[in-house]
Amino acid sequence: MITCKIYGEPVETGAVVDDLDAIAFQSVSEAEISSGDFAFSDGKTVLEFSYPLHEKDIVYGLGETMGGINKRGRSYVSYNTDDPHHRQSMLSMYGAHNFFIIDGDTSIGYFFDTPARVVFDVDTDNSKSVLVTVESKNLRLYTIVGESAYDVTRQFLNIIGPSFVPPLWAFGYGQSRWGYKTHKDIDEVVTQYKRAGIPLDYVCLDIDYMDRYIDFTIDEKRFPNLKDYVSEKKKQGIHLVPIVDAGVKVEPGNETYETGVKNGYFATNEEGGFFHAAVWPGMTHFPDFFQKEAREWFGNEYKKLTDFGFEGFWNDMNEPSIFYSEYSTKQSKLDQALDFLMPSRVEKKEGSKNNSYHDYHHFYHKVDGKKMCHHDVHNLFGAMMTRASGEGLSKLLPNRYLLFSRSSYIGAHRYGGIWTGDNHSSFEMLRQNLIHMASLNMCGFIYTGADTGGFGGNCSRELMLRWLALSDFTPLMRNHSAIATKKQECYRYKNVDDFKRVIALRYRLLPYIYSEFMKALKNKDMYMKPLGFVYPEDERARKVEDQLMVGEGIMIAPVLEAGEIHRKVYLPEKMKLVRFDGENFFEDVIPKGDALIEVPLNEVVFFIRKNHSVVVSKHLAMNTADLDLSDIFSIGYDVPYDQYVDDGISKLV
Ligand code: MIG
Repeated sequence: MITCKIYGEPVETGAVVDDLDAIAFQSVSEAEISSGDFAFSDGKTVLEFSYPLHEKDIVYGLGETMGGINKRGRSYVSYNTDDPHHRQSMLSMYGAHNFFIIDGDTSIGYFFDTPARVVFDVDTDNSKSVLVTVESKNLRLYTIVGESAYDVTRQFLNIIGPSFVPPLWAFGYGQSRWGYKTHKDIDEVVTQYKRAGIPLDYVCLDIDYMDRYIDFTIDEKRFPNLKDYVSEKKKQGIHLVPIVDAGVKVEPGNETYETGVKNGYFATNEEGGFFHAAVWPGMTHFPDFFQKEAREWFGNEYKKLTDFGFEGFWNDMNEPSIFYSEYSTKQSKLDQALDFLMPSRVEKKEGSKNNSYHDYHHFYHKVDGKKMCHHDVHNLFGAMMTRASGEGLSKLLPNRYLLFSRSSYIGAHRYGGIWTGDNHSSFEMLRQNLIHMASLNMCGFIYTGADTGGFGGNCSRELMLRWLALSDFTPLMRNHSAIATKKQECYRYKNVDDFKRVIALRYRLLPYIYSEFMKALKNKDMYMKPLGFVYPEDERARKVEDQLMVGEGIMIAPVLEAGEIHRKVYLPEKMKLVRFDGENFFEDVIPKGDALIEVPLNEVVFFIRKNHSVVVSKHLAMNTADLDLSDIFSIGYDVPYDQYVDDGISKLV
């Protein structure tokens, strides 16, 4: 059962679009607000809500936030932030996913649908309550009552609509790095992977491919004859995936800039001129994605890239990230540079982020014809960029596109996936990747993944192998790293066959992974789930924070600690443990309960649930273009597997 209370005049966020008949809408009058169980004081323009928690309640959700699968015991702030120093104490990441579930004897979900800043105090200091403060008086508050956390989530996924449909090649392994400067760098990556016998489906182009970081341009010296190059790579089964940043360089002669200025498609400042903010290209204007016409225009700008043959893109810096603006000083940029070089500085102070609260109060959008301060719609900016790109790409391309964004809001999953931004090479971040997969799936983002191996810092051989073992199961499986870190392409490490074996498992499992993903998409379901969603009666399963269910039939329990070759695993029921030696699969039945499993560094083990089977490829494909989804056999229990198959590229009708 879903109800929606409407406070004030909320902005249309586009989060809830499906099955509106299933929702009981009701407007809340000002009188009710001040007399209800929530406080509303006009001076502060905040709405406050409080929900009691019982001892055994788990709080699930909140998408891309730090903390555990169970969100209890700390606070979170929805205020999209580019802060590359991911750490447990951080309150905000790149996305705003204001959906959580209190799950115990009863299961109730709440979705705070507002682009404003929202603070969630989830039992911090053992207060036995969830306190939500919305910094606005306009809000749609959805309440979903269900039989279980999973049931509540299913109802929520039903109203926010299904994910965008990625092509099959987007489920292959991708290599990326900030700093691939020329076509030769790309060729080197492709050749070395091939030489190592490791499958590869795409290589990402970071800002280095552009002419002076100007969106929709190419540095033709570094990438001559790009159209031929893109098509030559495609013939080798490799897609190239360029980045697009949110800021458009202010420069006469930059066509995107000129058209945007002429038509008033950029965000404005207090005086009504265009807002200036410095990002990678120097001074930029931000497209005003809140205007329909601006979205259509920006979406169509991707034609400048699709004309080269590109079919996949990643959208960056769309919180939006601002180095400094006409309202803040250049000092902040220097400050950030120092933070990057000396991470220890960051722990000591607040405000090390690539965005400033201050700047966000100084620029404006046209939202439904009304001038609104960026701050009040901040959390929707990246989602609106994703929407612009997704709508543009679906018109420009006859087939499916790949798109993943850094910033997001609930609902953006209908246009593209997300990646979880600038993590770093540590086991802590690997664990966070697993946690994010669970909570992002609850918020509709099923096409997602982290920078495998970590973006910042240097990735050890051990960490890369362990990380790949998790990424084997995440829809977006991309090795990405920052410029100036140690290079982390798999072929650079010792005993490259170990990497081949780990990535080979992904490709052998693709018929299952793709089928389970597409079934989740079509049924508006999750692709990865916490154990408590599948075994709600099992109190031990509900507490598991380091294992996940993948599709219907698989449970994973990756090694998340350095120096470990064993994993303590909790099995809520009897399962088959599967090992893979690079060629063949071996199975062992493990009884319900605790198990200590040996997991050598070059192995990925996983579990198949009782009475479930999994389909695997008979042969190892070097990329998805060579993969026959029907050339399969079954492993696990002797029951039929209901496989979803399509051509992997045509749009769904
Ligand atoms: O300020 O384009 O999260 O993946 O490599 C850094 C360079 C800008 C941030 C992205 C990262 C990308 C990097 N970008």
